[in-house]
Amino acid sequence: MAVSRICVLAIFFPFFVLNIEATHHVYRNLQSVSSSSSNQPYRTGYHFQPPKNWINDPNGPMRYKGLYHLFYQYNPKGAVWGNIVWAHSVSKDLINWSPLNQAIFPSQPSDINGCWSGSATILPDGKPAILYTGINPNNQQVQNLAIPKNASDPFLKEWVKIPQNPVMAPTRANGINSSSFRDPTTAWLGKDGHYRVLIGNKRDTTGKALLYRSKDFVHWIEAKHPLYSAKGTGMWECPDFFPVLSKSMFGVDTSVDGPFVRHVLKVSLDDKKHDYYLIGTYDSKKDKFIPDTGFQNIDSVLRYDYGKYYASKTFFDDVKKRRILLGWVNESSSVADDIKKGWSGIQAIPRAIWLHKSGKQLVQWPVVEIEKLRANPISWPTIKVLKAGQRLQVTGVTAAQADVEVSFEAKEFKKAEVLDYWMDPQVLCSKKGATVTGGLGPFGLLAFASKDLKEYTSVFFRIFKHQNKPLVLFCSDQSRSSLNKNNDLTTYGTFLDVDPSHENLSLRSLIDHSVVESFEGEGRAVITARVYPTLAISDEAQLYVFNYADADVKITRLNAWSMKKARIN
Ligand code: DQQ
Repeated sequence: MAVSRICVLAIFFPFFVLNIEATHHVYRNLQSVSSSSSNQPYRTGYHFQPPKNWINDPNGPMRYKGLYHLFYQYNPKGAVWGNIVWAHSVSKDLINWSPLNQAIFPSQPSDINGCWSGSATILPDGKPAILYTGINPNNQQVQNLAIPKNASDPFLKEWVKIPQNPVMAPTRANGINSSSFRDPTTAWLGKDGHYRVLIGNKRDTTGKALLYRSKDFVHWIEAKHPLYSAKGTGMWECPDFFPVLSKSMFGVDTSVDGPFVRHVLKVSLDDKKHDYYLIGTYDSKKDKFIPDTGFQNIDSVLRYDYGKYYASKTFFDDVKKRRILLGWVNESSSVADDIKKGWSGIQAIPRAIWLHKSGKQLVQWPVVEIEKLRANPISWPTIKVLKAGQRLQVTGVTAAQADVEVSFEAKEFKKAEVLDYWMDPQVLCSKKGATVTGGLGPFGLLAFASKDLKEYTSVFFRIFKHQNKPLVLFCSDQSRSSLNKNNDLTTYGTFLDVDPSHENLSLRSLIDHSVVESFEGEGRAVITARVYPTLAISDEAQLYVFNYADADVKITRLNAWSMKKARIN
């Protein structure tokens, strides 16, 4: 009955959406539809994506026997979410990737309706183990364990699911809601020799990171208390919990603890579709996380990325001693357009991540390996004054596939507009887009600009005076990015913890056909945008620096590169 009702709806409303509780949109009638469009202006040149179909969360990233492994949520049959398996690619440098066969796919009752997100843990014997969420025949979320069939194979091609699965499950006794119990983290080992792992959960509207402990990685017992929980935050998807060093950029293994260690808890809030993180202290005796500031005011909780970026996960690269962050960047195009292009979703460029010297926030920076793709460098030699209202074209690079670094000196604070009261930075950015002249801003980059400037994606700064101090706003304005108005054209924004009287405002944008990843303040804030220009595509795209403020600003540095294509899948 329910199925036939869905079919009838599907005939009249071809993109009929069925929302199963708390996760992706479910377009039942489109889950197995493939397309073979040859016109592909939006495929990326150096961002990770498979040749076709839907992808979402990165899963189980790790470095093993000299190879980086990326598993990811994948629909082998179509360009919308569904039929979910773990696809698998490997890389020597986090940039060029080779595909392998699917690693984990429905094969036992505990995952027969889907293999959802999870994480890898390198056990003390050096072998990896994967915990992931399976959907059982009753559509309940349970946690399963998979181990490599042959741990001496650096490609880790085949995975064996242990017969004891599921290793964690909702029961009447534990009262866990079976549709809100998913996404195990990488485990860490306590001094008592017991592993700990977190599972994302909610009860009513309280988001929780449930804590489980195990001596052998097979038998898991739920702790009395979650590691942390917060009222009103809804379902916590893809939690991540890891240590960072207080005065160093080096990463450490997930089990490291001690006097110079702080801990980070990241959760992907299903209600907001953003990744939020808290910095705090892990009390290993009580197995509790005490954040410096909690979720009381969600608007002031830090985010990895203030644009399109979700379900991220970190891992420790033990050879290069760094922690790497991977994240899913969804499309901003309509479902109809995704079906036409035959694919949906990319992975962001892997980012190194560490604690800022202030201890108040994290810093993210594209992994250094990406610089191998840089070609045809251009550099503006001297400090250039960018007059009020001026726009200069950056020539000599392939503007649709580029890496650009620019820094501005903006010191005429007398001219900065006064912001009397705090406003949501995203709202402020949409009110004051790139075309709205201000005292000290907007100045920044126009990416994917068409010759007639009918299309462009602007990323820019605007400085306000707030409580007699400079306040820097950073915006990524998509409102003019495409003549195709079916796209999500949301403008993104954030305030930056940078004092422009003491440091220049730096911006680095990774531009790649339909994505602009912008790192501001040397990585203290990041905004990722998905855009689909209709005119400014491939060789037609242009790049500019602009200053539409009333005051002049100085460009103190501009370096740009064309980016070579990465070998991906
Ligand atoms: N995606 C997975 C879930 C996770 C969600 C399903 C987050 O495990 O909670 O594809 O995007």
